[in-house]
This record gives sequence, C-alpha cells and structure tokens, in this order.
Amino acid sequence: MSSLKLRTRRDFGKAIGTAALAPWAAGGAMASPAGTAATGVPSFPANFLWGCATAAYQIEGAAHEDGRKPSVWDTYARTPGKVAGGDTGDVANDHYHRYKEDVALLKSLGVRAYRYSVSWPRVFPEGRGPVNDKGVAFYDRLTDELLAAGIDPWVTLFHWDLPQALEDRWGGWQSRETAKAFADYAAFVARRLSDRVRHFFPINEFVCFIDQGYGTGIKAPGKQIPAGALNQTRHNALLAHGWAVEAIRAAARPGVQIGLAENPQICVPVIETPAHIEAARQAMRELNAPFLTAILEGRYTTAYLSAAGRHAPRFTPEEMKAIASPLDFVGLNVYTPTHIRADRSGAGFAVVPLPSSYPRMASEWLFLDPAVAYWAPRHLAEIWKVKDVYITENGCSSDDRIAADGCVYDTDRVMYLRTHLASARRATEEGWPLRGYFHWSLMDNFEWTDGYGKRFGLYYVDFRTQRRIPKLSAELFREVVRRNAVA
Ligand code: GBH
Repeated sequence: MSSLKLRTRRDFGKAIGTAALAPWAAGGAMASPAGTAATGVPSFPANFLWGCATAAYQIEGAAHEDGRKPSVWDTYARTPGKVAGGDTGDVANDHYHRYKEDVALLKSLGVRAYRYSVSWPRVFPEGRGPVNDKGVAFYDRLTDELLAAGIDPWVTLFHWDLPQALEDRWGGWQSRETAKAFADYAAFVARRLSDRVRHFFPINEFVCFIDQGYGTGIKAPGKQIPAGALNQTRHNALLAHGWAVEAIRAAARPGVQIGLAENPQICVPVIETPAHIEAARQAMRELNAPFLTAILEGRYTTAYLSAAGRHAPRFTPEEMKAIASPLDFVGLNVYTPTHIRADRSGAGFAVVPLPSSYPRMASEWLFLDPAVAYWAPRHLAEIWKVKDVYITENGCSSDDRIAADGCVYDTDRVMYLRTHLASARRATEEGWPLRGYFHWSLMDNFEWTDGYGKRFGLYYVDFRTQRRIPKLSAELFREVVRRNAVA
C-alpha cells in the first residue's frame, strides 16, 4: 500500500511539472490512512468509472489555426456586452497546443475516462462540405495520447460551438438542414474515431443552446424568437440527436455505445415521503417534456402539447421514432436542484421556490443540494427503466485564490464534491444503476457568458501564463479515485 502511495505521489509531482508542489502532494500531513475500506467508508461498485469532462470551445483556443473557422460562440463572444470582461475562447487554455500536459494531469488523477468534445467548425469549417484534415488530426493526436495514458475517450460531438456558416445560411437550429448537417458530421467523426473511441454523446444539454440561444438569448447565437418558432427549433435539435444516433450506428465500428449528456431539471422531493416522491417523479417527466422525456419516450407529453397550444411543434410519427432511437446509456449533467412537493390541484406537483437565504456556490444559478446526485439515477431507473446511468458532469464554481504558500485551498469545492459523491454512493448502494461519474471540470476554463471569471476546475489555471496548479479538490478527487470511495 505505501509503495502505491509513493508511486502515485511521484506521478502527481511529475505531472504538475514546474507548478508549485502542494504540501499534501509532497507526502505531508494530509496523506490519508491506507486501506480506507478498513475505516468503514463503503466503496463504489467495482468498475465504477471515474472521469473528468471538458468542452472544445472552453479549453482549446487556437481559434484561427489549422483551418478552423468561427462558431457562433466566436461571434457571440465578440459582440460587445455579451460575455463578462469581453472574454473570448481565442486562446482559452491553449489546450490545442498543451493537450499532452493536460492528459498528464488526467493521468495523475488516476481517472480511467475523459469526456472531451470535438469542435464541429474545426472538422467542417463551413459546417458541411470539405473536411479539414488538420482539424481531424488534432482529435487523432488527443485520442492516441489518452489511450497511451490508459484513459478511455468519451466523445461529445456538439457542445454548443455551431459553425457560424450554418447560423448564417439557415438560421442555425431553426432549420432542419442544420440537423441533417449534424448527422453527417457525426457520422464522419464516428467513422474516423470509432476504432479507438467507444462512447459517443451526440449533443450536450439542449436547453443551453436552444432555449438560451434562441429564447432568452443569453447564450450564442443570442437570438430571441417567438414561442412557436422556438418549439420548432427545439424539435429540430431533437431530430439532430435522433438522426445522429442512427448515423453513428451506421458509420461506426460495431459495438460503440451512444448516450445522452443532458441537463434536465432534477426534481428532488422536498421530503422523502411517498407523496412527495411520487410528485417528484411526475415533475421529472413534465418539466423535462421538451427534451429528455421526448427522447426517452418518443412522444411529447399531453401537458406539454396542450400548454403550447397553437405554438406546439409540428412533427410526424416517423420523426418521433428517430428521436427515440435506442440509446446504450443515459448521461446526466447534475448541478442545481428543482425542489418538488405534492400538490392536490392540477398537475399533482408544485415547484417549491428557493428561499433567498438558500446556499449557493460562486455561480448565481448554482444552488447546493447534493440530493441531485441520488435522484438523477433513481428517476431514470424508476420512470424510464434506464439500465446504465452516468453522471456526465458535476462540479461547482468557487472563488479560488492562490494562497501565500502557492496552494489553492478550495474547501467549498471539497465540500461540494464530498457531499455529492456521498449522495451518488447512496444511489449505488441502493442498487440504482449509476455506473460512473465525470467531474466538471478538469481545469478552469472559458465559462461561457461568465468568461474566465467563474472557475470550475480541479486544476487552477493562470490564464496569463497557462500554468496549471492542482487545487485541494484535485487531491481529494485523486484520493476518491484511488480508494473507489468517498474520501
Ligand atoms: C454545464 O451546464 C455545461 O455543460 C458546461 O459547459 C459548463 O461549463 C458547466 O455546466 C458549468 O456551468 O444564466 O441563470 O440562466 C450546466 C447547466 C444551465 C448552467 C444553464 C447555467 C444558466 C443559468 N447550465 N445555466 S442562468
């Protein structure tokens, strides 16, 4: 056991290179007792998958290099007043050039999986048409580097960076031509990478690029279209998902696994009584009717359609069938809770508003309730009989500071991680089918509308020097992975 500890510590030190060597990493006071199982902390199941997640526009940089053309996020970030501090993803974490160093960070954490996203405009700069070989070559290099480090790549095909050309030509997701182009791009990437990549996510989080991109306009492309058009745009995105699932299966080597990386409202019963739990189940279906429920059931709920009235999307049975193409697993990005109580009137449930004193993390929207990590897999299994669930993102922002000794003591993130993992472990202990956990994020990065002002990483990034510094939470997560138990 002690030799194992020594070895991992040395890797850790090596991986952080010139970064300040944190005292706990150097083998000091914070080392935890070996053989934690003996201390009585129950483990996660054997083979529970530990990973970290990132997304292309948030880390890659190299925005104008090797043939990449702009995405809607390049345009949006350049529009004055849209992103905090006028930040853009032009350089971001310079991951395009530093991917080897970043893979070493993953290795030092001991994770077996890494969820990265492919930049569509790097591969097809115009969104369709001629492929950009130099762009593809980057994902070849990254994938090979990961595999050489013993880390399994899990690849997201769309994490919001729509090629600007498609926004210009078709109004982006407002047209199903974009959905068709997406399926072609997805098939191409699957064909190219599926000899080495065995897990694909077509789309990350529908609400963020549809409702926020075309409804409230607080994310790219920053449009505000009327209700009917918005519902049809939502439907187009679902079609893109369904057509991509079919296209990936047709193009990829046999046996690839395809799943979601969706952020539904995670409905947490206010108290765990049968009535509130039943209400939370109903709410989970109805509040997520436009995306998650439509995909898992192949239909829009009656309540969704009647609430939309004349603004309801138009669709055919064949389209709903494509949207519900069978998936191999369901991944959920798990952050903020929606508290639900039983209610005798109407729908049978009610959303309980958060008191103004409710605790939250550094991002305004990120309220703290570790129960989300328990209810996400349980709802999927109970409502939709899903057999394999992953938490494809979970994490928090924190006002990280480098202390006088060079370390980052993000004790709030440590608390967040510990409590959410304890809740995830409750799920596995009760037999709910949670198979793995990806932390958002490996390192601080471009946090969309918040620019570089909100930090979600296990590694602190000094964006002036590109130095990566392990936070206290990196050491915690590494210990969790090593023990396969909450540490
Ligand atoms: C994830 O979304 C993303 O997948 C990831 O790229 C991102 O970096 C990470 O979370 C952290 O934010 O502005 O008040 O209307 C999480 C779900 C839903 C969180 C939309 C932010 C906007 C709230 N996101 N939400 S608000």
